[in-house]
Amino acid sequence: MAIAKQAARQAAVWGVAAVAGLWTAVSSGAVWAAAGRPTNWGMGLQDAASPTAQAIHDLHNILLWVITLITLFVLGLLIYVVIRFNAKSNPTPSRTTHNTLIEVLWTGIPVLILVLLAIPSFKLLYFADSIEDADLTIKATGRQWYWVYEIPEQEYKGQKIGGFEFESRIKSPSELGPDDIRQLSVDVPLNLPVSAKIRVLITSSADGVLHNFAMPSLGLKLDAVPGRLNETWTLINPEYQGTRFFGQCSELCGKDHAYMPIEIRAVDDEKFLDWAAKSKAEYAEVADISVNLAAVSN
Ligand SMILES: [Cu+2]
Repeated sequence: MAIAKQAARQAAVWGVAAVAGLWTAVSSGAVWAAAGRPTNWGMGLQDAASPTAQAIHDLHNILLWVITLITLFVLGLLIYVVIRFNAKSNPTPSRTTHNTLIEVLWTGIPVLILVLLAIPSFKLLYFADSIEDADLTIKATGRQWYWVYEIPEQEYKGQKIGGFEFESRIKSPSELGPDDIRQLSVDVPLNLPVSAKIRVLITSSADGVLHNFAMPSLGLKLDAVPGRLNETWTLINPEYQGTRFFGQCSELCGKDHAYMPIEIRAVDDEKFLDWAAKSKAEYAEVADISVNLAAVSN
């Protein structure tokens, strides 16, 4: 009996140690996470590289505390009931069926918790919703099954840029370079400048299906809906210059849902303007050819 008790005590100590270890790992979040990409055995969220992503992490951390406290409270009640009211320790049970005070409390307190949680939640939704004074506007269109990016004609840092669009498709395993990630690297990544407020417009081709443009490290996740232009924004923190961000379509959209990743490269203004000029030269030409071909076939 003494041995069994000792074993039980030891198991309890190990259990507490394991939970504490897991808690440390989860709460510190970034232990195995990285910026812009998943990692092997990764745990927690990817690094927050934009103000929205940081706000999402903050809300997540608050919710983690709340849900942990609620779960421990319910667990404590269950253990109390099991010990105090089992058939042995409570042979003649009370026949009470109602207690108004307790019933009001167990309805009112959860409602109050939900209302309190709604405040930071709605604040975050409106924060991520749109931006008025954007420095740059880009548009992502989901197609079956790849993304098309458009940089509309606009002025950025005193220079006229844009007026082109291009397709961005997954790299096949044979095309992967040493720095690429299988299933996540694309042939033509979208380049975006750091420290700029970027308006992101998201839609799906008119004859298409629902997609979802998701880039965890930048706090972007929004449905791409045919016939509807959704809007959100991001700002890549300057310390992430040079980072390659990876995301995926996050709406079950059809047979190649798993093969339409998103790759964004964070660059400085100079590199971005250079990329925009080169891309315009390259893709504007392609667009002209397709127009001519259409005219010929008619
Ligand atoms: Cu999709």
